[in-house]
Amino acid sequence: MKTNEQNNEKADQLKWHTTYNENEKLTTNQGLKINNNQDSLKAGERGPTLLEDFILREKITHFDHERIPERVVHARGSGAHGVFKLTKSLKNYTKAKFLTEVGKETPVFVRFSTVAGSKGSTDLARDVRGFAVKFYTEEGNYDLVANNMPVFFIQDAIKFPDLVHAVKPEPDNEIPQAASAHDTFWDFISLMPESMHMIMWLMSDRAIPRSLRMMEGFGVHSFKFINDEGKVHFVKFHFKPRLGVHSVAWNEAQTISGVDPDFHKRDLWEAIENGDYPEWDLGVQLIPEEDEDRFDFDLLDPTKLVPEEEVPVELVGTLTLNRNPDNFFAETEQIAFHPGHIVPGIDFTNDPLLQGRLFSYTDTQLSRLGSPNFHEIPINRSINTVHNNQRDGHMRQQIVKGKSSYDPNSIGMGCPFQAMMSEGGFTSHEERVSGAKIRQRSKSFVDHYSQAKLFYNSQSTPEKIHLQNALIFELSKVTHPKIRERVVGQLGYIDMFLAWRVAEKLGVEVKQLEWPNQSIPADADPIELQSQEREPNTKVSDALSMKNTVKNTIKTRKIGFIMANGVEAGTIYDLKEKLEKEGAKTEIIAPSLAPVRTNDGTDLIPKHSLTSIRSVCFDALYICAGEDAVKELMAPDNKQHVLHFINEAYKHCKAIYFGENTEPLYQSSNVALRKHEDPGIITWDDQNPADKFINAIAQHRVWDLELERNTQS
Ligand code: HDE
Repeated sequence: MKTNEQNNEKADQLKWHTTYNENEKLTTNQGLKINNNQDSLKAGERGPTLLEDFILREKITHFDHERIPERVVHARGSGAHGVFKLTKSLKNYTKAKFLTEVGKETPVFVRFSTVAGSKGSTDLARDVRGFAVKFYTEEGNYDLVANNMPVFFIQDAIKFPDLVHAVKPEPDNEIPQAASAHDTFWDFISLMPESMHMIMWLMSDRAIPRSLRMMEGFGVHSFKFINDEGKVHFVKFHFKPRLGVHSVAWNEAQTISGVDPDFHKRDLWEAIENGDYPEWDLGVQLIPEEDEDRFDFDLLDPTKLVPEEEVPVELVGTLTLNRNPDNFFAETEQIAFHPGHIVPGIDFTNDPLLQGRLFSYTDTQLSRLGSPNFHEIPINRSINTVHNNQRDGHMRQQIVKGKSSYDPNSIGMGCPFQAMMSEGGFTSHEERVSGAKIRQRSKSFVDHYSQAKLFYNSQSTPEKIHLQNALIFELSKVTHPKIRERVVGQLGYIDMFLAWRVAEKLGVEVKQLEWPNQSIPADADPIELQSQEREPNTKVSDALSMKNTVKNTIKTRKIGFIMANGVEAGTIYDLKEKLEKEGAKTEIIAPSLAPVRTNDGTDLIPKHSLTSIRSVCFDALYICAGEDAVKELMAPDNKQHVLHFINEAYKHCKAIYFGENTEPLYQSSNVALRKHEDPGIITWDDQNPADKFINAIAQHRVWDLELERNTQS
């Protein structure tokens, strides 16, 4: 029986709905014990099946209906239970109880997702990742439905169906799956300059995370905090991973998609099963209401971030994921998020993207989950009991006693009562709103390039090169030269070298575009608008570059030990112990899955054979010491595979440690061609090789030497 390690109100509630089949008899859905689940009821051994066979009919009928529509976006996801612990009170800013009492623990369920692909698509698609958190608070569910990028493609919800239609597979042939590298996406983008900031994020390595555990989360919109006195602050939410923000190389992502399309799902699941609970700090940027206009952008514009240099992120709590779901469908698939699920002390802003989302999420659950009673599905239930006069509908679970289902009533003695504010009754924050009914965009939303510049200029050189290459890859798949040309024209507003480099590879010219597009207010003077294309107040922000992320830990990193018979046991045990002490995981790769006999006579059990896995599934490689082992690895049948491992890891800038006697392998590999010191390569004659190896793994990759490593390979 799987034990439920969590002990909180949500976990207790879920236990009531959890069934264990161990030692139980098979039954129908009516509880009738089944005696034969192998044969249907027939008229004679070789005769036709009888309609009377209710057991067969029930089983097949249920099966026929066991699929529900996948999410229209964010279809592919992985989820986990966890807890949010407050470390700093936000009482001065919000009355939300889960954010005011230091030490308070709130149960959560988090679902990560890719956006464009179908439920069965690969994890490593170049894409935005969803980062949706449901806090089961004592005041009701609060959903922070976030992404791993802090801005969005569009400014107004009315463009969302267009954006999604453009990125999804094309309507005539349903190609391509889980990819933005195609005509319709870039056609749309080329005509939407407001998307350029998000395009910088999407073409950066943020779109191909090393792990869901190593990516940030952002609420994107500005929300409002309201405290007990009714004072308002704008707030931007951030989740910062304790393991740092890391990515894989695009070339590697493509290989992982073939070798292990469930790479992120598996990684999250295994980390939690191993007790390596993923952790994030929750951070907030707080802006007093009266400072709303102090920025060179509009706080309501979701294509803009608030630079951390202008408003620092205050860390206020820790999000820890500590339990895998028991059942993917019941929990991860059926969970229903909604940015409109808020609690007292938190409110919306007039961000026109957020406003549209407030409609969309309940609406989509109706078609996906099939009934307005989706809040009764166990994973969606709030931990406090629901009392209201809503009733009936498909699959109603709650049995509400009493005669009255209306308000006001006297028959039910007026129950359930409205709650006063002092009792936690929600009231929308009072805001004076006036204006002509108008279908237009604010002029304060018109600057589309300055933060795209800020992002691009904040990247390190390797990150810039990756971003350029991503654009070249994606746009090379675009068949219409005019679309390629238009995108390059947009890039010219961000950085001329970027535009030029991409244009050169696409065989188009960089043409300055006439001021593009549809989002211009009807009464605007294009010349005046063009002059608004400006430099951002903050020119460079360290927080935007992954180069500046956490690089002092190798926790949960996976190290492949390549070995064969005769391998030197002592050094393996030593290194394994040192790596594991630092929290890393080691896995053995050998010529076959047969036990490997070490030089001290013990047997080690390989997890992989040289042909069943690729270097892309590891963070670093150790080529194990031992003369006999090296001889076996150098045998023609094995050599090509070992060298492929080494050369591929080398190309992807990973740390590689060559043990004693492995010189023949070293010399045959591309590593021998290196001309300079490379902190990622550790060899038999290094002093303190284990420490050097650990330090190199913590750096994640030697991206700075990528060009050198690749030109020599
Ligand atoms: Fe969503 N989005 N979205 N979105 N979104 C959905 O809701 C929508 C947006 C986000 O793991 C859908 O239940 C509109 C921004 C996440 O279950 C749908 C607009 C951000 C998830 C929907 C946006 C998000 C969704 C599809 C523009 C980052 C996955 C299934 C107006 C802040 C949640 C569903 C999960 C899912 C609509 C834009 C994040 C159709 C109309 C911006 C993480 O309701």
